[in-house]
Amino acid sequence: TSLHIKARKSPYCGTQDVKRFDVPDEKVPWNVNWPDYRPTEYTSPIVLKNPPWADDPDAKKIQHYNQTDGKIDRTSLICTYEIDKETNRPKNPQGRTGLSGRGLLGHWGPNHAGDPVITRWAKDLRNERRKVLEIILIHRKDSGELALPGGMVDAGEHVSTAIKREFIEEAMNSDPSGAKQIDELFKKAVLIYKGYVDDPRNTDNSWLETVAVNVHDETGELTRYLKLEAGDDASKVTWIQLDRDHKLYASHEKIIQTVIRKHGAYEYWHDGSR
Ligand code: RP5
Ligand code: MG
Ligand code: MG
Repeated sequence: TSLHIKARKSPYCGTQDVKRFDVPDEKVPWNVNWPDYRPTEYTSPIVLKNPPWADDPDAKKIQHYNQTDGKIDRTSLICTYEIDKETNRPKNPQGRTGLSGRGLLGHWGPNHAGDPVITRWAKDLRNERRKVLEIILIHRKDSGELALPGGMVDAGEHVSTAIKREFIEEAMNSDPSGAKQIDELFKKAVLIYKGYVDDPRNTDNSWLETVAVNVHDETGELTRYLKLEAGDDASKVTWIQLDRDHKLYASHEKIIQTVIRKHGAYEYWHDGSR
């Protein structure tokens, strides 16, 4: 497990002036004693308004950490996480982030997401004789980065349902006629990654976890008539051949690299910089 990096960046995403307490690499793990650690306390006003997708602002009201709590899944895919005795706030299993509270996240503890990696073969635009994988990616409105068309799992929802729903929302602009085609396509889904996400929204007490699946269209037949249209938190959607200059959101590059390796496709990240 590598150290989270994006979860220590300042200013905190969506703000101009919320600066995280500086956490050097060696002090990320909680078991490194650090009496002078003073994380910045921040929970976005959006979350403090207590929308239906968010927990009570008072962490002491949460009684079912590490369990399914009514419809909310508070179990972690990573471990049984620790709870701070004084504040009753969960501790990020990947360590310190320099920020306490929930930031932009709704749940104390794990916030579950799902991500689809849809791939097919294409001719390498840089080298005609080479085959590469192209992937459906969106541009996120919040960060402008490229990202998988995934999203948060709703309360009571199965992650595989969330992945399909988010794909239809973000990559098909909620086209209802997409549902049948997507059901067919996702029969091919294979688990790729399950665990922590180095998301810029993470805090000491709230973090993202995802389940990522790969749907690989070997012949290109299944996706030939797929109509892509950006929706919801996506400003753009396209099939992309990645190269080293692309900037990807959260841990998405790592997830995509796993898929590329799995298919024995060309590993673009070994290229020299252009
Ligand atoms: C990432 O944030 C996950 O991998 C997933 O793609 C996404 C979920 O958040 P939203 O897209 O709903 O903002 O960490
Ligand atoms: Mg979404
Ligand atoms: Mg999303």
